[in-house]
Amino acid sequence: MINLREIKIAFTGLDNAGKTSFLIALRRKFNFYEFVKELLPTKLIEFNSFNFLNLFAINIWDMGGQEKYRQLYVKNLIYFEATDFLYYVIDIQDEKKFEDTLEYLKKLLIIYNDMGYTNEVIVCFSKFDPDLRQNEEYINRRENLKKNIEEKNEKIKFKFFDTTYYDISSLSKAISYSLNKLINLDNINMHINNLGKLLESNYIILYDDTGLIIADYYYRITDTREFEQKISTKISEDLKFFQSLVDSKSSFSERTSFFNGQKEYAKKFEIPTKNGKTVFYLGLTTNKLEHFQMKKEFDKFQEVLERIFK
Ligand SMILES: Nc1nc2c(ncn2[C@@H]2O[C@H](COP(=O)(O)OP(=O)(O)O)[C@@H](O)[C@H]2O)c(=O)[nH]1
Ligand SMILES: [Mg+2]
Repeated sequence: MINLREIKIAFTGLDNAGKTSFLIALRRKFNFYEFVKELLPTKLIEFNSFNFLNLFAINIWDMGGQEKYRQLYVKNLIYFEATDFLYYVIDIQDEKKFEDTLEYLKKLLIIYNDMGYTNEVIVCFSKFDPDLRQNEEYINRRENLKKNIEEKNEKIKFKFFDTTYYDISSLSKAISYSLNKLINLDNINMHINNLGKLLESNYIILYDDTGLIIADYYYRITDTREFEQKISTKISEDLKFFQSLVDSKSSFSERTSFFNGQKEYAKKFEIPTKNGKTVFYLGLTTNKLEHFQMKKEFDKFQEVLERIFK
């Protein structure tokens, strides 16, 4: 067994912001909703650890957000030490707490700045549920918060995401963003791009075995609203399918279906490695090739994955 590189992600924010649900939903992906409804407040800190690509051990520190714990953290900096990525979760539905949450964020940023943290701070506007996405009041809330955060912390770089546990792809995107900084994915992205053009795909997405997005290609989708409408549901469907393969221990590794005149593929890839095997899933649409030609492309893709991840 080779050693995995340990990565620490600190998941912070006020209590009730949606941190624990975010992490549970991300881990379970499928049928998770019943499970998160009855959450108890997180006591101090909970750890979530998972293996990423057989290369990294990702440790997510879910830092309970109640007042008493927040005071404890800011007095004991050990909790924050050696953080690779700082996430800050803000409940977009709870306007009454905006002032408090901005204040706690400010405290954290001072601490992190003093500790020499230089990565981006990833801010998630949580509970941005699908029915609120087009809602002007919520869009304004978000824009005001963004402006406020950026203006008051000019030295720090931020990345913002709208997230909701009703759309797992929104969670996956927010976490993938930082994990993708750990490895150089230029090669795989280049290959996915070429494949996208060759297959005239609307989208191609490569996931790891926990449903995180490793690389993606979208045809002419530039604004986020279009992304939400066209792609999020596809991603969620892909993830559910892959989860069902895992749950049923199915020996199927591929699915083909038709949608709006395009062929859709979902396929599992296994790459043998020193640690056993690394699993990837690919989801794509095409209006191009015959099945035997697709198979040829998939074989080539398997080789590309082996070259990069073996
Ligand atoms: N509508 C909605 N509710 C959410 C969402 N995420 C979490 N919640 C609810 O918010 C409450 C607090 O969530 P929890 O994960 O315990 O927050 P934490 O204290 O930050 O860990 C729970 O009742 C969740 O069901 C979301 O995306 N949308
Ligand atoms: Mg919690």
